[in-house]
Amino acid sequence: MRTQVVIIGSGPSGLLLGQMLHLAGIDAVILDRVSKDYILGRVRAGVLEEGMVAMLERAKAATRLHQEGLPHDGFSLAFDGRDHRIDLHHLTGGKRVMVYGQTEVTRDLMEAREAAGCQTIYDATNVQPHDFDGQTPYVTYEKDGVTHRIDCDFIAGCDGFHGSSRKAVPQAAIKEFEKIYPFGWLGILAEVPPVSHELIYANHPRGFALCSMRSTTRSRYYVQCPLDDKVEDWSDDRFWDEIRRRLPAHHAEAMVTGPSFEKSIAPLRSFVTEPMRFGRLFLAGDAAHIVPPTGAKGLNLAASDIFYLSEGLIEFYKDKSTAGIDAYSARALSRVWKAVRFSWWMTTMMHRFPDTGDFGQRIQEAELDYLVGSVAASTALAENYVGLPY
Ligand code: RFL
Ligand code: PHB
Repeated sequence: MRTQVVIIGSGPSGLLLGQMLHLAGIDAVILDRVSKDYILGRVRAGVLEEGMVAMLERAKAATRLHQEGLPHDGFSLAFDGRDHRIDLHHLTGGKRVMVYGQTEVTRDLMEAREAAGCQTIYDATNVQPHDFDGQTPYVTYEKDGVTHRIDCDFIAGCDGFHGSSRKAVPQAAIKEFEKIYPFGWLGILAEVPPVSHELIYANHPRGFALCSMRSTTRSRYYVQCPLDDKVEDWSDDRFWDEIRRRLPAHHAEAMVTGPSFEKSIAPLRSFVTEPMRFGRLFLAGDAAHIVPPTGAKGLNLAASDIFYLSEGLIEFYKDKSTAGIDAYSARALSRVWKAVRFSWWMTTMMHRFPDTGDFGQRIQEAELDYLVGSVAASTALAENYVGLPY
């Protein structure tokens, strides 16, 4: 088989790239190691920057997002028994974020791809990129016991942190930067109305907590937990007791509880790969970088990578110019590092670390107090939270 671009990974990065290329008349095949249902069963991010919403509009996959997404003009920072609203809209001159689950973004992009008749091969195992340092790259994979080969012009590695694309790059050609945090997030989904109509990020001596949502009837809540905790250790009752203890009293009292229907623990890490291009192989999204979820940036970085990469590839095919693909890595990394910095800063300010102690707790509270009391500091937070320009 031959196509112009092989995209490895059918997550948000791969699907968005596939859609942008299709709309520009460029053929791409997407390969994923798992099934469509498995991908749609994953619960992940929930906050979309305006830049990502604009990308989904350009990808013609934003109809349901505009019907069902919840525009948010602000969020709360809770600490020391109080909470303070960060007015994103006012502080950024009219910007806001959209609360809409990654699962729904993925579903919308899959539907757009199916409607366009583009090819996705699910359950493709042992996917391997080859010869990307030359002019004639190809990808091999196995399906139903048979090995297949797809020849192409370019390979896009959109296969997440554990994918095979990054691993195919020779060690000497890649530099990896990593920071692992000494805690995880225990997250639940429950069919209960959110405690507040906006998100609440809480700093508490017992650890961080986040109240988010997927709709006006479905809540997504998280608490910081030790990395070695098991989901089985956390009954629903234990979760509800813990999150209420970490919130200001008026929220704790107002919180509606109920059975959870999803519960999982995610580790937190910051990770960046430099560069993001190796000959005719490009890395995008989680394949190239990971941020802790505190700043809600992981999914949004996938969209900005695809903005730069799709522009570069479209320029290559339309104008016979390599300027865009040559600039891809530097353009993407410049924005990635700013989001890595912001996510690290939010994580550091909001979580209890092993060495935080009473002194560290007071320093965090002083920083939060300064942040909510200073227009300059609140503006810097808001500008980063709504997303830096592409
Ligand atoms: P994805 O979504 O991981 O998609 C990668 C796709 O590649 C497939 N794949 C392979 N296919 C073929 N061959 C292989 N060898 C392959 N290996 C993997 C996978 O099956 C998958 O379909 O990466 P993408 O598209 O770059 O999208 C990035 C976002 O998913 C990610 O940044 C965010 O979800 C990160 N993230 C969160 N971000 C937030 O902003 N807020 C959150 O609350 C949040 N929660 C999370 C998260 C990521 C998690 N992961 C990766 C474990 C919670 C979790 C559990
Ligand atoms: C979510 O709704 O899952 C969510 C929201 C904001 C974050 C992280 C996760 O910072």
